[in-house]
Amino acid sequence: EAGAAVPAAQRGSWTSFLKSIASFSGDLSSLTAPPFILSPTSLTEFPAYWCERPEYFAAIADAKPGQDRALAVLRWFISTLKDQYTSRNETMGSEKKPLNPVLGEVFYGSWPDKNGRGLTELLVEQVSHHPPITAYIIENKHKRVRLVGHNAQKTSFSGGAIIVKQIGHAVLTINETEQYVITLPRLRIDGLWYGSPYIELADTSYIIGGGYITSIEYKGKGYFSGKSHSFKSTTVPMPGQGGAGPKEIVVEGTWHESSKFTKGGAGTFHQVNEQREEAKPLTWTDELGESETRRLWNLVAKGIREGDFELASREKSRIENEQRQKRKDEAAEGRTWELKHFDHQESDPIYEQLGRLAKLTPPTEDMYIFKGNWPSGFASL
Ligand code: HCR
Repeated sequence: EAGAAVPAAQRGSWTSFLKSIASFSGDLSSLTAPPFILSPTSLTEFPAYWCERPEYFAAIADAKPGQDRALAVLRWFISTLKDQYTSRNETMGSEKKPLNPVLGEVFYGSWPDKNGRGLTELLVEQVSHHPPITAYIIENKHKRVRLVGHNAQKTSFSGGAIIVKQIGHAVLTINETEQYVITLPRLRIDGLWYGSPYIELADTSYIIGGGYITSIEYKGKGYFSGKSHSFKSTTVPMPGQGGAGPKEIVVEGTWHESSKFTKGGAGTFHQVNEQREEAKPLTWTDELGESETRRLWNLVAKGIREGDFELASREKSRIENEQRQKRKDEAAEGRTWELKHFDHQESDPIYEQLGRLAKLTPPTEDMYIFKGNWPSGFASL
């Protein structure tokens, strides 16, 4: 039955929401959805998914450069996928529609030093509103590992599902010298008809760097192993590199559970445990500003959590009106919005150089360069 998971009173608005996505392509974030499907969390918090298992991030630095390091990068990447793509189903029952960040919205967080893994810091800024683009940096200074990236999405509707093409990439830097380009998988959001959306990953994403190229193929039920959330990764040395090591390392399994080597190695490759650690938001001070995500959306999130949708929609309209006013004021005064933490560049030389080896398309992408201005609150962590 249509809308089995939709509260009876919202079935009509769910059906109209589905109709509007079916006839719409572009920026889904601007469509109004019924209350039951709203998440109280803004997209600016999502980059934290890259590091909810901080020991895997730190382990990259501890691995020997070469094949061990390339596999440590892959292990960390695969271990983030469960948090990135299934955690809302676990905490909220299904995938939900995140809050659409405002321009200049920020999120700052950290994961503490434990067992010598070092402190990991996170800084996120919404660098575009329409289309939504989120830039972030995650850094473990003790281990000298840094991830800088940005995310945007192009959505379309096909066969009853939302297809999300991810735009943007991340660059992982180790010891200031070794760099990896990381591209992002395509998403298919199914279960819409029933009102319980969930994500399956599709197509191929890449990790290129440290002398190796890894391609990761994603498949759902009925392919490879017949299981949901399946993947198969293939790691090969870059031309002229790799020494005496295996010419090809293949890993197969499910990204939300476990995987094993099927070529060029033996045994378990990764095993996701329950030790997901959410980022601890930096204590709010004036320096973080009124656009700090939890402060900005506080009442909207409260309304969504407590079922007070009148409060949620009143506060959401207030925030959106303020934004419209800000843009009008800027236009009237001939100013443009200035990013707080990043400088925007229309091409990325590292993406171009490494991406060529895997024939990435597009051949170049935008880049957001971190200005280095961590808020002072990080210094006391
Ligand atoms: C597609 C999505 C917004 C983007 C979210 C991204 C791709 C953001 C970057 C993160 O690293 C990973 C990530 C995970 C989310 O699954 C994905 C969101 C899922 C839904 C949301 C749509 C804009 C909302 C669709 C509305 C439906 C669920 C009713």
